[in-house]
Amino acid sequence: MERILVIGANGQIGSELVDALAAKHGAENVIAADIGPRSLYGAKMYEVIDVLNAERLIAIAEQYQITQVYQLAALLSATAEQAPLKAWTLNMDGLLNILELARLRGEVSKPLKVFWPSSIAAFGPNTPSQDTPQFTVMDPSTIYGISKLAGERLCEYYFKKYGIDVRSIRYPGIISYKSPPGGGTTDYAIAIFYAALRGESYPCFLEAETTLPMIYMPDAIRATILLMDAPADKLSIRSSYNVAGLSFNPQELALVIKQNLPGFDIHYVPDSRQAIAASWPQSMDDTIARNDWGWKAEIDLQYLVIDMLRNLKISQPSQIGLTIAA
Ligand code: AKB
Repeated sequence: MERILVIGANGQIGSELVDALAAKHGAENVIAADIGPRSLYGAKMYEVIDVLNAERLIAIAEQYQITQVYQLAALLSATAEQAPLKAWTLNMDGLLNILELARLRGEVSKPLKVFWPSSIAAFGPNTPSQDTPQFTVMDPSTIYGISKLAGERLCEYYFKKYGIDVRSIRYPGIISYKSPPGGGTTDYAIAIFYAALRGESYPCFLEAETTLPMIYMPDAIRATILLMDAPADKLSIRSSYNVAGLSFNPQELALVIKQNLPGFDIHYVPDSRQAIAASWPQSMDDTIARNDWGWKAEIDLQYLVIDMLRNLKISQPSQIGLTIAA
């Protein structure tokens, strides 16, 4: 039986992963944790945890007899540029604390199995941008990307030196409707839906033809659980796996939204996030993930747009200015 701790449970991935893990392992076996008060989700237990507090992590792991940890607490690319030192500390020391926790638990019971998210941000301007290979030039130019690349090296180091079963995905930009945009460069592709449903012209902070790798949340959750369920001896990558979903640019996304909401309009006011996006890949080669653990994305742009529009109206009515009937 697994006992799973999800740190960063109130965030974009965390809030949906907790529900998926609770459905799979039982709500009583998932402990959601974050630095603030709990959000609503399927876990029965919630703990306020600062991932920078190593002693508290050790105490919680002992109290709940934790066997797996998902360490999702991080600052994303655009927010991290506003506070580089804070981002470095949270992103790096947070991961190190969890890897150390996994190792130390091995001294009293079994080492913990760990999931940690990397990102397409670990690549940089000299990376081949089309079908970016698993192994290639990695010269990230954001503090977020640098923390992701360093984190990947740490994961592989802890696997090789201490045998820690750590698994990771280089997520594309994740699109979802349950939590509002959270400081990422790819988040234009979430914010655009809020504007569309409010009947506003969307001021896009990226240029019209800025193509980026993206993935819809259900595919991202499926990939995460597929990787965590894969037999350890099938995994050839212990840094982080390339995973592809779909690739599109703001103009292409706006076109599909317009097909569903004919009055929708977009205009372009690129800001500092344009340079970040321009340094990232446009599409990913995920052959190794496909071969090692059977990954294949399922969701296309048409489905994503229709599903986002339908669900945002239901899950975020106040954010998009809808009044709910009493
Ligand atoms: C961001 O835009 O910062 C994230 C990411 C690609 O890791 N969504």
